[in-house]
Amino acid sequence: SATAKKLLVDVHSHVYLPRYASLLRSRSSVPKICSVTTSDGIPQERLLILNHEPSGGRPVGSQYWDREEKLKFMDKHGIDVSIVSTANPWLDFLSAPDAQLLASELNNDLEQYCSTSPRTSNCNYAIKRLYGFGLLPLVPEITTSAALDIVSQITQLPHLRGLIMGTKGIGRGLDDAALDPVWDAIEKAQLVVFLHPHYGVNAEVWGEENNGHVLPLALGFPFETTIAATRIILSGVLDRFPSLRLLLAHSGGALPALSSRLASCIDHDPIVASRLKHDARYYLGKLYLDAVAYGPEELGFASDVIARADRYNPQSSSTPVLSRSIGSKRMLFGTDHPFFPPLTSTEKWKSVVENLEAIDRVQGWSQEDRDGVCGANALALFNLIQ
Ligand code: 5CU
Repeated sequence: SATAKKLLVDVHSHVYLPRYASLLRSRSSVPKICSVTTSDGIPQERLLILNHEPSGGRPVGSQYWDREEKLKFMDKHGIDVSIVSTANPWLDFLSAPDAQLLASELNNDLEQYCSTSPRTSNCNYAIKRLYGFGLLPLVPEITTSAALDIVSQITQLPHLRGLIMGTKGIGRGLDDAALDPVWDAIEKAQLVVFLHPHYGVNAEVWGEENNGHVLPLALGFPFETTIAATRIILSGVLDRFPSLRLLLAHSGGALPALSSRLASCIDHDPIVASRLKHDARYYLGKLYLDAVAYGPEELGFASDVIARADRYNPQSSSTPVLSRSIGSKRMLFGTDHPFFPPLTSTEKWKSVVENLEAIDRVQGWSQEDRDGVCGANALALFNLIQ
């Protein structure tokens, strides 16, 4: 499979499918898309999804919904395959019946979007250029059976290989025991859960200076993921569902840097100390991280922390091998397209080039490790080569 190993696969790539964009256009409150006329008299659509969007929202266009634009972006950056997911805030703002109906419709739409995409030419295998993460109707008041119906739908759509999930669950977060049947079904179906932030943290901590979206996106998003993943670990989800495959956005946020502190806090807490089967650091080795960290040092460090998990695995050999190579097997290239477009026109997007260069420059990763992070790990995780 030498040719297959060289494929570049983007696991963090978003879309607002036309049906979802129409819904956003029909809304008068955030999240919404509204139409404005610029000072030059040009009509423009604007996207408002986050708190404190610049007045009138951010310009939004066909790169958010048009499949041809996605493919052009992929061609420009040498990306062979993308695993596409609906962008935040998914279905979070809908009633349970609306969320269930739209989840089902959008999953079918995404299957169509992927299944009718061209075949990858750079490979001997019959791989399409687009695969997808489906959506679950995880909103308050959804019934377990409604959520399970959608897990089952996703499982039956051949180009959907996982699902994207925010951090709210059905209103009480992802450590809610009511989600156990959902985790169970996802684990049995071998779907990959892409855990992605939207809400950040309490905006009061950002102060009064106008820093645009820098603080919520650079810190708030990854801290939200850090908290959600930590709550999953603390609730024992990964003990009860040890084969669950969780892919954390933005390289797991701060979790790799804080996992030893987390382990120590658990050890010293009378309520939690005896709850988990393993040291907290063990669970880091069960996670997958996207490689959307923009720097080689951060990628190298995250891969060290993943590799170290073996030391806390009672099943492992008595002399655990600590190697960045082992950690790299759980890291996967991503772009965050169509977010983070360049501010001035450039041939390639800086956000993409930086992430590729970071993968290229991690000390201690072999060429095979880099090829793995760029594509081979994704081909295996999403079962793209059968
Ligand atoms: O720039 C942004 O707002 C975002 C967003 O909302 N979601 C995302 O995945 N990346 C960037």
